[in-house]
Amino acid sequence: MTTYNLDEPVPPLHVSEQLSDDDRLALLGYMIAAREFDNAMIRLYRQGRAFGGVYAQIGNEATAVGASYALDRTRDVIFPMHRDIGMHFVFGAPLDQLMLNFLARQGSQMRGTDGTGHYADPTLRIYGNISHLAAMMPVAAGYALAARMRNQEIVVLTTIGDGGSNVGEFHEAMNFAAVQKLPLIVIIENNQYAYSTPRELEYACRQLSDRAIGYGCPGVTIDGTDVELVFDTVRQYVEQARQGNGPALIETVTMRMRGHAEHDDFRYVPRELLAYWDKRDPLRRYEAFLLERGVVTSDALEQLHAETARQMTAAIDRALEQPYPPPEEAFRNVFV
Ligand SMILES: Cc1ncc(C[n+]2csc(CCOP(=O)(O)OP(=O)(O)O)c2C)c(N)n1
Ligand SMILES: [Mg+2]
Repeated sequence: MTTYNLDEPVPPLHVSEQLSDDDRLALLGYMIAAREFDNAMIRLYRQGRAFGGVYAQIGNEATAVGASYALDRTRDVIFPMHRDIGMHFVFGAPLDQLMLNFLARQGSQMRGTDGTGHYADPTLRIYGNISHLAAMMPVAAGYALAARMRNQEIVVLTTIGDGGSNVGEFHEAMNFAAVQKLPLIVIIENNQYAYSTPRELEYACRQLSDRAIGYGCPGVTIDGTDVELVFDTVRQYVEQARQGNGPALIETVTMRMRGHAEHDDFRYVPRELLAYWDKRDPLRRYEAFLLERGVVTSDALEQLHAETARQMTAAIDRALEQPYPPPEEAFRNVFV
């Protein structure tokens, strides 16, 4: 069992030379949107108004936002996981559509048959996850192959959990992508747990990016709570992939700061571990960095949070006015 030194100093954040202060404000805005979306969904779950799993991504904002911001949103595509709501915002998913999906209402892409982010929106180049861990990885690799066959310079980014990375399809997709030199960026979001299983019971390698050696592609492990570090790292491999150099495996180390989903009180997680990672909260760390650099004022920051929370509430109110699907909807698209 790993022990944690609570007094270990939090390292300074990486400063990207590729980002302007406008970019920094955009990253901040997306991270705040992700955090406030989670806060809103947690509240709705407590009120009995959100159904199914509410998978908070608190702790993962820097990875989701930094990684997707490193793509070209006019041509690249994402296959995000269940803790990547920040990616949906970066790729332009309208808040009203997200709320309709997450609150299982008619008029959503999932037509009210789902209460989480299993939708896809090809117009926005978002191909959401299905429930089965790693099942989308071969699909993501296939997308990259199809794009190359059509001479489109598209890079595909997909994410997988520390737990999901042990499923067979992960290996099949990585191997195929490496052999074919496909433009596929794979991020393993290592948030220390797969449901109640801690990472030391999930895998025996030193770090998950070491698996890249076996595939014959680059692999790197980085701090997943440092948004500009995530951005620079992903950007570098996106450029390489676009030049035909094949896939990359990036492990972003973070912490799942809530239970697996909101029904889970995560009492199996040592409190010291949460305290250790709380000091590394990606949003608070980035806010402190931006305040220190004078990119944002504390007043502006407060306003940004309040305005984002207000938009969430308004979108929720609009979504709650929409009906649930009629019962027949359950049988649509069921062929046998
Ligand atoms: C193939 C498969 N096995 C088991 C499950 C049940 N399941 C859903 S999420 C989850 C844990 C996932 O952990 P991880 O991949 O680390 O992602 P995290 O939730 O920590 O972000 C499990 C076991 C599933 N959906 N698919
Ligand atoms: Mg995990």
